[in-house]
Amino acid sequence: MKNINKKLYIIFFMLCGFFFLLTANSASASSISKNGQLQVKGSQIVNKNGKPFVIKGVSTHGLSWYPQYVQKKAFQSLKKRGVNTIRLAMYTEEYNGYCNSGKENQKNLEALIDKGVNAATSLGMYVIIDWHILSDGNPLTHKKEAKTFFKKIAKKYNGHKNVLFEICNEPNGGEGSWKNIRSYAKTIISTIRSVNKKAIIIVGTPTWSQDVDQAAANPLNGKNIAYAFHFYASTHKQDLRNKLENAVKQGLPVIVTEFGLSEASGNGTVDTKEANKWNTLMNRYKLGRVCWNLSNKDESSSLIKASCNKTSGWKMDDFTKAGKWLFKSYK
Ligand code: IDC
Repeated sequence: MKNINKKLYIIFFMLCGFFFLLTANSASASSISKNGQLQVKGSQIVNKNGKPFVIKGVSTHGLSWYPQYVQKKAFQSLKKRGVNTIRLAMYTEEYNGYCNSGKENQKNLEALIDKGVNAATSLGMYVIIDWHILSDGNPLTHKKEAKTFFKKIAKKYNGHKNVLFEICNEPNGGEGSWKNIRSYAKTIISTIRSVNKKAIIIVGTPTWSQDVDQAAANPLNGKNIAYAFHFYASTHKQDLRNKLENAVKQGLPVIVTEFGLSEASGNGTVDTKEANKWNTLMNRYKLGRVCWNLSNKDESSSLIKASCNKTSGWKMDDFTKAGKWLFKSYK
């Protein structure tokens, strides 16, 4: 009798272990194995079966500023909170930017991107590689560097079903016009397509990626091209929501590749009321969205409290007001 009991116990524990592994595995397989290569269909981002897929992302701060969060444990902690996409923001000019900090630093940044892509891939998450122009408002300024960079990484990540390319974060100023963006995008899209046929390419729009109306009026040719729209809830309100909604209604595929709850400065008041209104709109159109930013910098757009030095395994209380709102909305 005793022996039978013992055997039953062993079988029971083995079964528990088996089910644990099974669920742990299916959780880690997650988005990519289920959804595969994302595509653009009409105004919608869809999965490999043509079903709408909603990107729920978090953007790093500048890779040179906060490299410590680019690692698997950090991404895994985000995944547990409903995040399915990581955006790797690589500034071109600001603070050790890719285009003005020398070859050695370029290698460091590429290695960091590689670490980020591999971490996301092993977790079954999508990853957006973001050419983060900002003070260089005209994307044509660094067209040559962008061409070399995108050729290299498009080749490197060809066959990765989970990599998306964002080719110019936020064009702005007079030279960041749709005419210049279009011309830049044509070049970079054909550069990427010469080695990578399928990955979604996201094109920034004028006025810090707000003027999606201009892209809707004269979109680019080609498959799997989407357009970036950015907002900061404490600054941008109903008139900008109308602009977004009109463009989507016209059939423009839009991804909100960056948004914050703070003011456009990245700091100041966090407006959850306006953020809720933005959320309602994004949910209505199943728009992908990526929140700025994964760091503990002492500014209100950061998702982690300045007092918290953990780089993974965060508790709800480690998050700022913006962070708490975000992870509640993603769950
Ligand atoms: C901000 C960061 C801030 C950093 C600054 C550099 O939050 O810590 O010092 O960039 O200029 C954007 C940009 C994004 C900005 C963010 C907030 O894409 O780079 O980050 N923002 O200002 N567009 C609208 C807001």
